[in-house]
Amino acid sequence: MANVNQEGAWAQRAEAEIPTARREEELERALAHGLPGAPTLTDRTIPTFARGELPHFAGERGTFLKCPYVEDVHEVGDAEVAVFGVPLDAGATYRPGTRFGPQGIRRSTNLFGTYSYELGVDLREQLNLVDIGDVFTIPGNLEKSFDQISQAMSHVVQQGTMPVVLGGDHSIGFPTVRGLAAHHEGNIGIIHFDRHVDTQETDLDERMHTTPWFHATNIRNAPATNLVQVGIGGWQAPRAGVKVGRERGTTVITVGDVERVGVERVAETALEIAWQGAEAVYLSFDIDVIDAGFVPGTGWPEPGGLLPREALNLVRLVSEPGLAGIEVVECSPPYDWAEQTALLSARVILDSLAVQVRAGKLGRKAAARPRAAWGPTP
Ligand SMILES: [Mn+2]
Repeated sequence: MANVNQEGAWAQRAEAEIPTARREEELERALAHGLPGAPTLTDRTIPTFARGELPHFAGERGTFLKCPYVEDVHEVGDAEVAVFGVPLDAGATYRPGTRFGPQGIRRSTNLFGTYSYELGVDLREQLNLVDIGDVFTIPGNLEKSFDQISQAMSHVVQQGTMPVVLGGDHSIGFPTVRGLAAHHEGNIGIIHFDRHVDTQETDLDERMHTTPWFHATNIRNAPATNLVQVGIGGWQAPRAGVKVGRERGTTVITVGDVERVGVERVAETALEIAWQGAEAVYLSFDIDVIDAGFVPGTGWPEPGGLLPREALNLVRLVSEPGLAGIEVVECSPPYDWAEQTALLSARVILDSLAVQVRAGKLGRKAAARPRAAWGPTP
């Protein structure tokens, strides 16, 4: 049948259209800075000291996808997308460890190249992506940490750069949206993937990771009617949060709904609700929306969640019209096995960015040049 490998065949052709300029620059720079390889090596692009993407297990740079690190955050406006970590677990009400989430997610990206076959995108060539390090959070003080996070988010958004946030527990959803919404006149829609609604006012007397959407939807231009929550369900649902969602008119889509109507229809509905009268949409992805069997490294694993394929398909579909920012939260490396939770966390970001590049929503600025090259720090 001609259509069986529609995507496979398209991607095979599409690869030929992607430039290779940044990779070539990287190889050249690697030889200049890392010395040419030993005479016995046949491949003359290999340096003595690892100074580029390869080998994936070497050249630890510590950034997301080994992308350029920008130390001076005043320069963040030169980039189109800026990744930053929010190492925080003060909002966790059961298993901690998400303060190591940013580290774990970054490290897991050493397993990935910059190119996705079926999406037909090479981020190194097509996106000006940088890593600006982590927010200085205050352990044991949620409110001061929230202020730090909002200020960080606000700075990146104000420079016209799209923020990608590596959590951190989900309490950060409130300060990230607060920082983002401050730079928009119109409304912000939120597409929220999670097993949990996270809409109660307080938990254990504080604004813990079960509460971000109560507080975020109190923000003038982040109304609850533009909040759509996908993947909800199971036995970890505080009824106080359900009541708030009902009263404020949030939209809840369960895993059963996804199963019944399929990912395309769910994505369509999510986009409709989030974008209704809104000028921008933010993606908040709690990794625990995926079935606990695939994400052991998280604060509140809940069996029966989305399959990774479903989750990634949904992320791709809702990313297509473009996003104002992305956060991936609740990855807790101390509870992870074989980096699988971190790998999935990274994939959510990579797939979302690639789809936005493919759709022409990102990739308008030239990809980063070798001054801050992809590869290990010289
Ligand atoms: Mn959750």
